[in-house]
Amino acid sequence: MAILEVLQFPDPRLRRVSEPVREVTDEIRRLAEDMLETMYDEPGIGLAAPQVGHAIRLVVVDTDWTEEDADRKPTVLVNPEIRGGEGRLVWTEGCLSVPDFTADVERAERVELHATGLDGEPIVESVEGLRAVCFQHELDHLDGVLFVDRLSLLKRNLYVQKRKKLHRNEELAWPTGGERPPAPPVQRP
Ligand code: GNR
Ligand code: NI
Repeated sequence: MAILEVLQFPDPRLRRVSEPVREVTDEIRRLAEDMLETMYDEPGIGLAAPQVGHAIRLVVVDTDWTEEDADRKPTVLVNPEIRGGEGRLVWTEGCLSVPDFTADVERAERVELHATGLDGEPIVESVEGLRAVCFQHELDHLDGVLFVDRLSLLKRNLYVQKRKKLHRNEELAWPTGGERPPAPPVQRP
């Protein structure tokens, strides 16, 4: 097990569209374990493979864990898809790849998630509230979309300027391709 580095905005690797997992290998299993360890360490309630530099459609979530180990109910999602989507809700979101920033994001209130588990078993979950928000947030990562892309240009630019200032102060280069708006958010059926 290992704790992985979580990439941060404006790293262009967060903007790639991830490839489907073709076969669950030992390497994928190890990556999922490391992603869970990283998520609990941060701490967070979800983590997508692109956030740790792997452009594959692999996500881990645990939306109701506490500091108690006994309460951990990790879910590993291979090639997840969202079907359906009903209602609207606004949730104050944060992201491990978007440090020091939270904002209200509008999403579907209820979604149906389809995926397979590490053993190839089908996973179907009808969820609402925070877990529905988390699934939508994580699936966005697989398409190179960050929650800041779902804000008004004004709010998004507020964050971009803040990051640029930080990069200037720390004399870090500002990479190209990290800030560019991705292809229009995927319209989900
Ligand atoms: O830990 C996380 N908390 C969170 C809170 C509200 C909405 C979404 C999230 S996901 C985030 C972890 C993360 O960045 N996953 O990609
Ligand atoms: Ni995130």
